Amino acid sequence: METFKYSELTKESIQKLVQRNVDPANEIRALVEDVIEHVKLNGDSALVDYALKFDKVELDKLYLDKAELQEIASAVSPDQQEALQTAYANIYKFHKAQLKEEERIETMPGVTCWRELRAIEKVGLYIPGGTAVLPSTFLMLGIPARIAGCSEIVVCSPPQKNGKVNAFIAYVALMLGINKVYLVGGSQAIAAMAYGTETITKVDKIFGPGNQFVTKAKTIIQSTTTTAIDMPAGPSEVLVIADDTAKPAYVAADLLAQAEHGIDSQSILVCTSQTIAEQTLKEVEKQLAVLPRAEIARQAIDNSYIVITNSLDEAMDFSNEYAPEHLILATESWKQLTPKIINAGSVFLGNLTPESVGDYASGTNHTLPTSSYSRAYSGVSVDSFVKKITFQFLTKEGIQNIGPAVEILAEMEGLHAHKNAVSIRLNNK
Ligand code: HSO
Ligand code: ZN
Repeated sequence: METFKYSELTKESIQKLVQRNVDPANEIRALVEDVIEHVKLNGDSALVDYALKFDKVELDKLYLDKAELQEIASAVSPDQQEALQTAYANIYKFHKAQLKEEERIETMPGVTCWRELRAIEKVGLYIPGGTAVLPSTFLMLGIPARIAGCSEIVVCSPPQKNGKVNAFIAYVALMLGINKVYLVGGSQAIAAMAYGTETITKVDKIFGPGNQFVTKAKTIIQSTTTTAIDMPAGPSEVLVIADDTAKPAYVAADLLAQAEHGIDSQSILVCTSQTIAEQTLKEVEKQLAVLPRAEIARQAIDNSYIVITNSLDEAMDFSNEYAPEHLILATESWKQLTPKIINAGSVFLGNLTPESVGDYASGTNHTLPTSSYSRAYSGVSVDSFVKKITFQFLTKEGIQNIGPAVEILAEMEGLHAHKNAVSIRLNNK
C-alpha cells in the first residue's frame, strides 16, 4: 500500500487518488454492447451460448424450479439455516420500518395533497456468482422487494459448473418465496431482464451489484430501454478513518475483509499518524498470510493506499472527496465526526462495529453506491422498490381559494387552455 501525506497532496493529486473504475478506451462498453445486442436479437438461445462461453456449462433449461431448488437447498446445515434466519429477521425488521404512510397536507383550505406508495410491479434481482457466491446479496434485495409488495420478482444468477446455483442461493430463494431462479450471469443477465426473452420477463427495474461488465450493462440499459436500475454498483470499497484510539489489528481485518472481495476492490486507510499506519500494515501482512483468498486480497491491497493526515477533520475531508461505499470510523471520537460526513454509502462507528456485520446481518442493506456515486445515490432500501405517487383533491372551497392564482399564472405563461380549465369551474358555481 502506497502511503501519501495529505498535506503534500495537491488538489489534482487528490482527484487522481479518488478516481476509480474508469474505462477510458471504452473497451468494456464495446464488449457489453455486443452482448446486449446478441441477447436482444436472439433471446434464450443467446443466453445458452453465453452460459457455455463464459460459465463453461451446457444448459438444457435456463432456470431451476421449486422442486430443484428444494433439492439443492437440502444441503444447508441447521447451523447455516439458523444464521441465514438471523440475518433474514434483522434485515426484515430494519427494512419493514422504512414503510411509512405519509401525512396528508392541506396546502390551502380545501386543497389537499399527499403521496401514496405503490410497489414497482416487476423487478429483476441480479445475484452475482463469480469467485464468491453471495446469498447475503439475495437477502438484501429480496427482503425489501417482498416488503414493498412487488408482484413479480425475477432472479438471475450465474450457473456453477454443475449447471445449478449453490445450496445457499437455493435456500434463500425458498425463504423469500421465490420458486424460480434463472441460470444467467454477467451482462447477458442484465440484457435479458431489460429486453425480456422467451422465458425471462422484461422487468421495470434491475437491482444488484456485479463486476464491471454487469455494472456497465446496467448503465447502458438504463439509458437505452425503459428499464430502470438501482444504482451503478461496481467493485466494493471501504475507507477506514483511524486515530490513536483505533486497534491496528481490527483495522487490518476490516481492510482485508474488503480486499478479499475481488482484485479490483479498494481498501483505503486514512489515519492521523505514521505509527498507526505502520502497525496496521504489519497486521495486514500477518493476517493476509493465513487467508484462503490471500491471492485476491493481496492484489486489492497492493492497489490500495494510505493517506496520513494531521487531524480527524482532514481525514474526513479526504473521505468526503473519495465518497466511499463503506466508511469505518475506527476512533473513540466517532460522535464528533458523524455530522461532518457528507458522502458515504454506509457508516460503521467505533472499534466494535466491523463492516462485516452490515454486510450480513445487522439489518442495514449492503447494496450500496460505489465509485463515488455515494455523492448522489443512497443504498438500496424499501424506497428503491416503490414509487411515490402524488394525489390531490379540491373541494368547492379549494378551487375558489386557489383558482384565481392559477388563472393569473396560466396567463403569465400564455397558456389559456390551462386558465380555462380553472375558470370553467369557478364560473359554474
Ligand atoms: N461488502 C459487500 C457485501 C458483501 N460482503 C456480501 C460479503 N458478502 C458490498 O457491500
Ligand atoms: Zn463484504
